[in-house]
Amino acid sequence: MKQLIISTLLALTASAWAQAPVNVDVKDAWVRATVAQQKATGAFMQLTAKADARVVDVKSPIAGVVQIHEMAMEKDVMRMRELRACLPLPAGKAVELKPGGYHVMLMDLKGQVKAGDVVPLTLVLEGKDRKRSTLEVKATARPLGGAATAPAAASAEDHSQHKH
Ligand SMILES: [Cu+2]
Repeated sequence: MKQLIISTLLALTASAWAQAPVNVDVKDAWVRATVAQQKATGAFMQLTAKADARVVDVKSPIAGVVQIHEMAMEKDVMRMRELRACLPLPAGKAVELKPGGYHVMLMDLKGQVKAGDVVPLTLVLEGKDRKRSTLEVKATARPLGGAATAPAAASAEDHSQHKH
């Protein structure tokens, strides 16, 4: 009996470690609303990690495919492409995912994203010790052309023209 209790305790401790959260603050999470039939959109937020960490994956129930994208110059044209490595989150430094920069690309959308919808995102984070944990983020959909926060950048990135 004692044996059983001890092994149960060990199992509990082990799972607690495995889920030790990577401490990351999320601010201003939002998704750009879509028009009917639109198959892709972007999600944006500001991430600040307490200790060095990285985003290794993002998931969302509203999209069949989720990728982390970056904007990059290709032959004098700004294009977006999938980030091959993980997105690094240096300790204490706010990393911005915003139109015209890093963003979470939601593709193969299962339906229209309307302004005001709350879109769940799951970030898979990895700490320096390589342990992974997940962070649930609720991103609010902002209207198309909701450029109030980033007027210049908003038009630079047209997700309807998204090509891979
Ligand atoms: Cu993209």
